[in-house]
Amino acid sequence: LASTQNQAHRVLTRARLATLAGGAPYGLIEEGALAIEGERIAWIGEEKALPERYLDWPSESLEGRLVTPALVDCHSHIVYGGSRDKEFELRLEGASYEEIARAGGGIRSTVAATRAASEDALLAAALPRVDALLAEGLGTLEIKSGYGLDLESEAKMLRVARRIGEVRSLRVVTTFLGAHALPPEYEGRADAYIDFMAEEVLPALAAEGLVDAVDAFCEKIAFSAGQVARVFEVAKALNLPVKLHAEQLSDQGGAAMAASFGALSSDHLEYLSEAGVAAMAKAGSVAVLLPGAFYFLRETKLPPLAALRAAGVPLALASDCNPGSSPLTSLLLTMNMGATLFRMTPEECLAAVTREGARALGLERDIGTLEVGKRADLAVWDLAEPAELTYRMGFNPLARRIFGGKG
Ligand code: DI6
Ligand code: FE
Repeated sequence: LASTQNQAHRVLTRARLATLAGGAPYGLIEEGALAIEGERIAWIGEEKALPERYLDWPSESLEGRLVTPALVDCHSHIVYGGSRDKEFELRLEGASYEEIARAGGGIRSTVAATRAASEDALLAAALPRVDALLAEGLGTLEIKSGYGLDLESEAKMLRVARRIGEVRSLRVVTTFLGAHALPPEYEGRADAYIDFMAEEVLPALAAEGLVDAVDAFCEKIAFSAGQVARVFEVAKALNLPVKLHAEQLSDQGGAAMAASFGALSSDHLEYLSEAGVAAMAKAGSVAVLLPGAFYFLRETKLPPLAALRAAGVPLALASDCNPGSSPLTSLLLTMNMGATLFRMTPEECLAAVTREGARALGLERDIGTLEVGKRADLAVWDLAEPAELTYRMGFNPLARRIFGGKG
C-alpha cells in the first residue's frame, strides 16, 4: 500500500467507495476508482469509466478495500487537565452528575486542574487521546475551550487546540465555550460572569484568531437561555457561528433559542421538546447526538430520534470526549453506541461521523463525502461492508488514513 503515498497526483483503483453522496445506500460504488490531485478529489466513479487522462497517472490497487470519507468528530473537549476517575467512582456509588456539580466537583474540578497546567502539559496530555481518534481514521476534530473560564486560561486551551492541528496531520476547528460553568470567583454573580465572557473574553480571543465558533452549556447547573443569548449576540456581531449544549439534563428551550441564532447544531438533546425539534428543522441546525455521555451517565431518557427524523433534522454523532461525562476516544465505538443505544441505522451512523459531522461544523462544502472537488481526506478500511464499521465493538480495521491527499 505504500507505493504511491507521496505522489502529488495518483489514482486509487479496486476500491469499494462509500461516498455518502447519495444514490445507492452509503452512496456505494462497488468497483470504484478515485483520482487525487494535490489535496483534492479530481475524479471518482466506477473504475471502468475512468477517463483516459488518468490512465497514465501513478496508480495503486486497494484490493477491494472499503474507502470512506475521513471521520469527523464535531464535538470534543479533548484539551483538559487532570482526571475525574474519583468522581466516576462516586457516581458508581450512587451520586449523580448534577449532585457532584452542585457540590463544587464536576466541571469545576477540571477547571482547577486546567488552570494549573502549562500549555505544554495540556498538549502532552491531549495528544494520546487525539492519536487514538486518528488511529481510527479521523480527519477533522472540533475542540472546545471551557475549562479555563478566565481570559488567560481560555486562551491557553485554544492555543493548545491550534497546536494539535500543527503537530498532527488533521484539521482542528476551535470552539469558544466560555459559558460552560460558573467559576468559583464568580459564585452568585452569573450575570456578571456572562457579561465578562461576552464583552471582554470572546472579543479578545476572536481578535487573536483563536475562535472558529461559539458554544455554551444551557442547563440548570450552568446558564439560562437568556444568559446564553447574550453571548450569542456578541458571536453574531463578530460573525462567528454558534452551537449549543442543549437539553442534556432538562428542557431549557435551549435548542430553539440557538435555532433563532441560526445555530450550526444543538448537541445532546435527550430532553428536547417537539417545539425544539421544529425550531431546529426550520433553522437547519444539525442534531449532534452524544451516546458516550448518554452511556457514561447511565441516562435513560432517549433523544427524540423519531421526531428528529420525521422533521428532517440531520443527525450527527460525536465523541464529546471530556473527563466528566464521556472519556471516549473512539468514533467507531460511538457509531456502535449510536446504533445500539439510539437505534440509528449503520448507514445513519456512518453519515453521522462524516457528512453530518461536517455539516455541524459548517464544512459540508469541503469535507464529509467523497465527491469531486472535496478534500482527499480518506479512511481506507480492511473491510468490504460499510455496516461492519458500526457493527463491531472494540475492533479497529483501519488500513490507512489519507489526509489532504497525503498518506
Ligand atoms: N456537557 C458535557 O457533556 C460536557 N460539558 C457539557 O456541558 C461535560 C463536561 C464535564 O463534565 O467536564
Ligand atoms: Fe460536550
